[in-house]
Amino acid sequence: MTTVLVLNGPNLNMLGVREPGIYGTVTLAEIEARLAVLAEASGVTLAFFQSNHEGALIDRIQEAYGNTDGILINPGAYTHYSYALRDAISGSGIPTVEVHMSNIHKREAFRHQSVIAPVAVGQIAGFGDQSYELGLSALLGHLRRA
Ligand code: CA2
Repeated sequence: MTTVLVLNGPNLNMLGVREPGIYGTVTLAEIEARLAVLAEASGVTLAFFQSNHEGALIDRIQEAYGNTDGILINPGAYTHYSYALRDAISGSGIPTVEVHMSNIHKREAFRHQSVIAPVAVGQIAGFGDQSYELGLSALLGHLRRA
């Protein structure tokens, strides 16, 4: 059975609650529910974790070592500067797909760089809540071909 860890970084627990103009009105719980439906249809087990704390995300990635086939992550603002998160992903050896609701490449200059992207299988950005579903589908396709 394929197991995927869905990780969300800082402030993503506020999705659908504040700033609907940028990130939409869908909540993280709704996104996770949609992913669960997709996963069930593919016979895949999902685990979900969100934290506003860098170390907690790193601890969860370390726990995934040896029991998880893939990681789907929206690292939030850590995307742009967390070498510690990047090292945790790289060190885990677990194939990881990076997702963003917004198109980070057409926003402020500081969002154009991802320090996670070089250790990810790939990145999906700009499709709102749909980015997560596209990301899961891309990750499962990658795992099937690996
Ligand atoms: O577009 C994305 O998914 C981001 O990862 C979202 C991060 C941002 O720092 C990245 O540059 C791009 C921010 C998530 C903040 O989410 C909020 C949601 C509702 C209210 C406030 C923040």
